[in-house]
Amino acid sequence: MPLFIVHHQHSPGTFPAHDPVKGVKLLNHLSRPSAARHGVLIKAEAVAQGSHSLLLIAEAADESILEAYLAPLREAGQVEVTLATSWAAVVSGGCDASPMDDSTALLDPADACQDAIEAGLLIHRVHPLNGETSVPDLAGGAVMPNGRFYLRNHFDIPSLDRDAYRLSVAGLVERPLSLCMRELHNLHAESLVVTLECAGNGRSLFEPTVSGEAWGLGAVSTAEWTGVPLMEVLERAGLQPGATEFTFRGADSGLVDGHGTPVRFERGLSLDQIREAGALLAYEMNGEPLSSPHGYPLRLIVPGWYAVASVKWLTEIVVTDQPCKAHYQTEKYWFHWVRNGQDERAPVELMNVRALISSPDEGECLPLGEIAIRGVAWSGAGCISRVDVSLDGGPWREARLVGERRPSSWQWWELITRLEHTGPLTVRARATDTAGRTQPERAEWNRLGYGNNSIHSVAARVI
Ligand SMILES: Nc1nc2c(c(=O)[nH]1)N[C@H]1C(S)=C(S)[C@@H](COP(=O)(O)O)O[C@H]1N2
Ligand SMILES: [Mo]
Repeated sequence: MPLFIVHHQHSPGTFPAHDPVKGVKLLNHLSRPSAARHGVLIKAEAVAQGSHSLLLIAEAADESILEAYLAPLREAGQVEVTLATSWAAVVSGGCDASPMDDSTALLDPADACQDAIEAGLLIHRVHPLNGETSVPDLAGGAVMPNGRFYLRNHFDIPSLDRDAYRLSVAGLVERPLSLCMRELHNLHAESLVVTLECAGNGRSLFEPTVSGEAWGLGAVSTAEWTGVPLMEVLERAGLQPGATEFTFRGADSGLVDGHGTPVRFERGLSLDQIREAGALLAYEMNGEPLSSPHGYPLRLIVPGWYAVASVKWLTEIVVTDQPCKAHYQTEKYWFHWVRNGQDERAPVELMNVRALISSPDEGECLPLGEIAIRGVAWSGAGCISRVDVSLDGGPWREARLVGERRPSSWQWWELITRLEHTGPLTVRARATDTAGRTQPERAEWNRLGYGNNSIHSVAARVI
């Protein structure tokens, strides 16, 4: 069959972040099984980072079959189709090769994406795989089903072999360790319900627009994580005098702007931060082994912190007396505010306090009479002490907090009320935490778009 190269490009405003539902439909359409049903065999695909373009290499019996399949892409932007038969050998060789410089095996991005679509995630990007939970889906059980837990990856997903896996603990320690999963399972285990929120959650709602992954509001989820308290492993290794700083290194790496060679995903914490947060080396998520996209076989969980601290595919802990200077520590994940014409900076650490309304959904039609307004609320600096709800700009009314109160885990809340008039309805919710922090009307704009905890407002309609 002839081989074609398809180049699709859309304007930054159209797809998919600004209309996640349409985006997900399109990605579904582009998945390999769906293409096969249209008589198109996708050999490779790539999403060019930052340029809003997609490349496909596909086989089809003739161009009209391919064209019929590409119709939804034409609606979303430009499509260019080139017959590739003459350079087929070069093309397939290049695309089948591992994009990495070293021997880390990778999860097939198409399979990982397909799984995420099937679980109902709204996919932002395939390479690397990034997807968020839809806001109405945040409601449900006490934790998020694993498949529907948002995914944030900076690079391709490593596919690590459990038998070959070792966690190394080295540097300023008395006894360097190289622990296999069996040894980790034999250590004292603990389970913690912890909410992870991406620091970029809500970035797409900042004005003016900031660059970076254009998250809506669903880059947050909660799971019960099981594993070994990090301090336990550090005590086993024995800290030498002066050992106060720790670098956590993931198995993933890739190219980033301003670096000529691939960088690893690495983050740092101080000894005090590890102790205060109660960091965990987790191997289970909601009672199941971690899945590859969530960090199999071992990840760090840092309760209360924006999730960037919770390093996935953790393979190395380096103990030093110097703060970590890695790319994702010093060049990203800083608030850069412009205040009175002056630049101010602060590292992204504990999660801001925030409530989201999961019901009603944006644009939902509600019947007159009694309704329940529901949602979740969380904070990195303590428990949620109250959530207030306002309808149509009216007075704030205290919602009921539902379920157990746990630090570092979101809290369910609900307000039962009556809708007396038909027409548009605006619902707003505002959380306050036990540290006394509450949410601003509009979160302060910052250059990289982190920590957006503006009060959530949902526009519904009463009929
Ligand atoms: N090794 C590694 N760890 C990582 C990341 C990553 O790209 N690589 N992303 C971080 C960020 S920014 C977030 S928000 C969370 C996302 O975790 P999840 O994909 O399990 O939801 O993982 C963090 N840990
Ligand atoms: Mo993140």
